[in-house]
Amino acid sequence: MKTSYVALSGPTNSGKSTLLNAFINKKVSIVSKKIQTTNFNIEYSLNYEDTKIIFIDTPGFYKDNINDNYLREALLGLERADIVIFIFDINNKFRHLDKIKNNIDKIKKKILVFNKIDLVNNDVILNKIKEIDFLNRFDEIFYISAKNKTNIKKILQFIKKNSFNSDQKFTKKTSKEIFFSEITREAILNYIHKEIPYKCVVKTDHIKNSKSVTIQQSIIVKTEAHKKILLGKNGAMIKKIGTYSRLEIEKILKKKINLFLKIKLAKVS
Ligand SMILES: Nc1nc2c(ncn2[C@@H]2O[C@H](COP(=O)(O)OP(=O)(O)OP(=O)(O)O)[C@@H](O)[C@H]2O)c(=O)[nH]1
Ligand SMILES: [Mg+2]
Repeated sequence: MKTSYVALSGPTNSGKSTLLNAFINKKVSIVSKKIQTTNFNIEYSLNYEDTKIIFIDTPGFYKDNINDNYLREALLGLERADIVIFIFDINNKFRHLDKIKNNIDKIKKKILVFNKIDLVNNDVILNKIKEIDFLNRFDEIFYISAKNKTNIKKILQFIKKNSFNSDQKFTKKTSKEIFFSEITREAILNYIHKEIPYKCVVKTDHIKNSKSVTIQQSIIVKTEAHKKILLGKNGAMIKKIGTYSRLEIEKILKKKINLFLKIKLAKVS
């Protein structure tokens, strides 16, 4: 079988995680309207015809990455890749390419993807691409909608054509515990504003499998004020977060689950 590591890279919010989910045809990476949603590399492999593709979804670039670790992690993802897909939102200015300029020339195969074409008409697309002076640095360009799964197959065909027989490649699989914590983090990103989602940590403490699945998670916060916001009036907010997360995990496991969320104040060391 042919194999390739394929990294998804680009500015924050451009749709990298949405595209990964579209390739895999199920949810494996969380998505939100907020910036800096993905904060560590997510690997997932897909057997596409005669090719094993290991996708690496990376944290997006941002003018001042909230955390330098995000940028470091994203660059590690690029290092592993045989092929890199750079994803830009066609509606935005094409910025932050400087963050990867030094790494880009080392990459064997580079694809440029303009995403969210469902939001613009063809004239806009044509005018937009005239602004771009880095098109010739890429091997292929695609215009897609990750959300509507438009032109996704074309990218898979390109990857297939550019993959070779090589040593076995392994996926660094995300554990169930971490993935379920991510789903709750997605709920927090959806419902809680400003910086709080970036300041709390979700941990899955326990998963018990019987007729139904019981999951216990902790949301660890830094201040009483954050705890109060996460709880909401009469616990309404934590309930909303819990319901969202439970329904998402039920969709993934195709099973009934019980989810218990606890908000904990981080111990100051
Ligand atoms: N209309 C439209 N929206 C999209 C499309 N792809 C992604 N989005 C939306 O764009 C937002 C960001 O998507 P993500 O997949 O989280 O973006 P990302 O590049 O992974 O972001 P980071 O993890 O922060 O780097 C979400 O609200 C998505 O629903 C698309 O093709 N069309
Ligand atoms: Mg992401």
